[in-house]
Amino acid sequence: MAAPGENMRVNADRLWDSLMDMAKIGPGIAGGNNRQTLTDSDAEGRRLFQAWCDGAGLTMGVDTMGNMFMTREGTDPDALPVYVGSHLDTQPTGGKYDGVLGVLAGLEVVRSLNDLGIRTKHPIVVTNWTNEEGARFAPAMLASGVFAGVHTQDYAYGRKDPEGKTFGEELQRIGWVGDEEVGARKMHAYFEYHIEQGPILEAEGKDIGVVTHCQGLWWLEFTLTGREAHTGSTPMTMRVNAGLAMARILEMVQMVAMENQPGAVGGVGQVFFSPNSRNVLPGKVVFTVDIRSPDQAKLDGMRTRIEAEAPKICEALGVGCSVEPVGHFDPVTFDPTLVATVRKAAEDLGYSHRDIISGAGHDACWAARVAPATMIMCPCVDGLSHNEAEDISKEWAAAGADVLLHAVIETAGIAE
Ligand code: HGY
Ligand code: MN
Ligand code: MN
Repeated sequence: MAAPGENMRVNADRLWDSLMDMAKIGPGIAGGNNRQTLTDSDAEGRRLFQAWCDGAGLTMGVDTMGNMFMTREGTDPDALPVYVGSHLDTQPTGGKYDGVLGVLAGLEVVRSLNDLGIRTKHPIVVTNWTNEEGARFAPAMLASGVFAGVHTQDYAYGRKDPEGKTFGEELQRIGWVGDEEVGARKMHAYFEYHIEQGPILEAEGKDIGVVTHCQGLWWLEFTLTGREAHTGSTPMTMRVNAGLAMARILEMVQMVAMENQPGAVGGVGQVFFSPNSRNVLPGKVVFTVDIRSPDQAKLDGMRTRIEAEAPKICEALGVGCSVEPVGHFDPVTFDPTLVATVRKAAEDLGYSHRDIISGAGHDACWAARVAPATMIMCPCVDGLSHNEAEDISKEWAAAGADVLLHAVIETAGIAE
């Protein structure tokens, strides 16, 4: 006789339907999503998630950063909860699964436990973290960072989007300022299920990524000061060209990242030219360099090198240069006990798996500072993410959710 839950699986169709229904909110223009944090579509997605959780018998708590905590009571009133979370906000040209899979798989775990009448000793809390992406308000993982004590709430509330709106104003505007003190909650353990956002699992034909680490990150915001001038009548020798300086810095970042192979990445995703007019040389260029590595020495060495070389490039062109870190976390080692639990769950369920280091940052990176934490990954097509074409299969989604279900049951304990 199988032990309670031994052969349990989630309801793959129900999980998939939930993903497709959530994807209808804040649709992109190419099949993905644009449900950026603290927008009206984020608010709509939150309400849908809240309704689903209500239907599953969960009680909601919201903290002053808008983090949503949906609780399924355990039988032991003194036991700290097992948290299962990720994020519902997306990139402006995001996919349907980045973050959303982890939140809705957490809900599916609860729904499956309800179906089978299984009670756990520890409560289970399904979590939606505010502003994981950092696309609208830098840095990424902002609200989980406040929860973990990495950022102050004042810092977070003051972060501005490209239109100058602050995080605090926008959270107030959408009506999701909760009454819980952020960070007051204590966790027994934290699991995050996420698409890989890279090519390894699909290329190796593996169902499950057993995530042992997450690479570290720096976001370095450069502000270059040139001189606005006519792009036609200004002789080449008279130009103070901040745009050219930016291009040379991007080339240098590429070179530094390639010199640190394997296990390093560097690039730029966001640039602002001012006045951004076709026939005006930019007076100001603001852009963020994103460098990452699982190796602490490489990560910090790349930052040192880039911050040394950029001013030289600018000086040669007479361009002013300043830099400010606007995002950072060191490489993360996830909890070995929870990692082993995930690996065993994959094995017991008969899923192929391999240990993997997360290339993307996740709220789990901050949760790991305040509780034992780990992650589970599923493949994604062509390793593509932060692209509306991001795609996974229903089978991949369900396999990871099955592993999440068993890891949560193992950690939360089945009540007698
Ligand atoms: O930037 C990241 O790694 C995450 O997608 N926010
Ligand atoms: Mn994500
Ligand atoms: Mn993302």
